[in-house]
Amino acid sequence: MPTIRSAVALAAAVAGAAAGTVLAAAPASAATAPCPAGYYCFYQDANYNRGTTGWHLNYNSTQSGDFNNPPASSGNKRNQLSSIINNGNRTICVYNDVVLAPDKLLIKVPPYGDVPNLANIPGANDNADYWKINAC
Ligand SMILES: [Ca+2]
Ligand SMILES: [Ca+2]
Repeated sequence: MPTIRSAVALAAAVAGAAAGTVLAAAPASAATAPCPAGYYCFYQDANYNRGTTGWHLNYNSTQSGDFNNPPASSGNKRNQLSSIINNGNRTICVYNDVVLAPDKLLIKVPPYGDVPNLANIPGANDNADYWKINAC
């Protein structure tokens, strides 16, 4: 019995150490690896699609776009955006297209800013319809 217990404890300790390593490395890689330098990137799911197969969109020179048939992509991706990486020196302005009312600025992402989960911002998750650069 003591042998089994210590084996389990060792396994748990190894698993914990491995998980700790992954967590410690995540902030640096999350901000850069999935989104090339100078680009801004949109993700369907939280945490930049980590562990999911959601869509992502990477843009460099594109000044604006609609999530319905977005530039260099296709399909209606409105009301799906959940995380953003801005790996450039511009400001990303993301809007909700409101019918019969002024469109709402959902989030303004500053240069080199990351938004791991739009669900942390009331009304912002799965609501983005279009974006503009340096225009909010
Ligand atoms: Ca989403
Ligand atoms: Ca919307």
